[in-house]
Amino acid sequence: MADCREDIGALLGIEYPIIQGGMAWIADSSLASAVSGGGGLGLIAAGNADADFVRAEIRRTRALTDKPFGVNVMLLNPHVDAIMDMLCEEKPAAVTTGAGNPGKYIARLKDAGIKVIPVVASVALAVRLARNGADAVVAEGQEAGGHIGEATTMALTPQVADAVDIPVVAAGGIGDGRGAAAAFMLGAKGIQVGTRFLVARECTVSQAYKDMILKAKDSDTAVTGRSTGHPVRVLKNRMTKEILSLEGKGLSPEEFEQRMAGTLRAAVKDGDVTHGSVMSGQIAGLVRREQTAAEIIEEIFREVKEIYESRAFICGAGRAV
Ligand code: TUI
Repeated sequence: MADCREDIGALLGIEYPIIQGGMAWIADSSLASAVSGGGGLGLIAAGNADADFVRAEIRRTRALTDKPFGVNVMLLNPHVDAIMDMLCEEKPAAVTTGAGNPGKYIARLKDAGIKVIPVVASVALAVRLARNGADAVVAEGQEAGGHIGEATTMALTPQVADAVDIPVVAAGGIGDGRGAAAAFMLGAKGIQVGTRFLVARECTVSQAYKDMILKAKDSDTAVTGRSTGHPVRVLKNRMTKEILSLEGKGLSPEEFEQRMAGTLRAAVKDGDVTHGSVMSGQIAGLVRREQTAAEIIEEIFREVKEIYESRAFICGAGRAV
């Protein structure tokens, strides 16, 4: 029997050790309830929304599923303090955080009975947050979509796993059972998947956004915002070409923010995938069809089981056994 502290399923009361990515503007009650209903941990993304909006989504999710679900709090959100207060009242099963250090909120969330799972992009922050009482961490590599760090999932996951004594969930570049099995081999106890859930039937993102993911190739993502210290992985389009060219010419962080304002919303809600930000991980090239969230989860873990049972591991002398 696995140690409870190491078992993401036991920690969160879920069937499969998979957490849905907290995709801003996208991860709503529809997707969160479908992922939780499928046996994973669905998440509502707070993005830049205010506390009332997130509270309403929590209540909608509760009406759609009796399974555990969580909320992702993007720490650059101007309403973050009010959102944390609201979460302590609403008590979702878990809170994940992104784009910052959630240290000062951990004790309060835990006192409310909420599992706290920060997303980190470095060993240093993982260690600090484990000491501050985090229940698990998501180690997110730069293959991920949206706001990213420097390290890759392959390099980050085992280093974080060695550095902390809480469970590690790997994220970034995981889109099927092979990626999941690889993450477990690297020491992860769970996986976080974002890009593949973008094309879930229950995902309410615009059809144009879904179509762009479905058509993407391995080389179709780019990283905007490196010059401003907020790198964000997106699918290449006319907007990214323009912005990367402007960044090369020394666009100021203020001009950058002004230029990017509203672009994620435009792609997600209005389907403007020419001028909008189509945030996506590098694994988009693997995502080829719409399925329900439950089908995606079942397929990933069926593939993991097949890989384990095939025992096709290299054990020396270049032989697969
Ligand atoms: O947060 C994410 N992904 C996101 S957030 C987002 S909304 C946004 N849009 C434009 C600009 C910025 C945000 C879209 N995608 N993933 C988790 C994540 N967190 N990745 C990297 C980090 C991170 C980076 C630096 C976490 C902490 C950190 O440093 C904190 C510190 O103080 O040391």
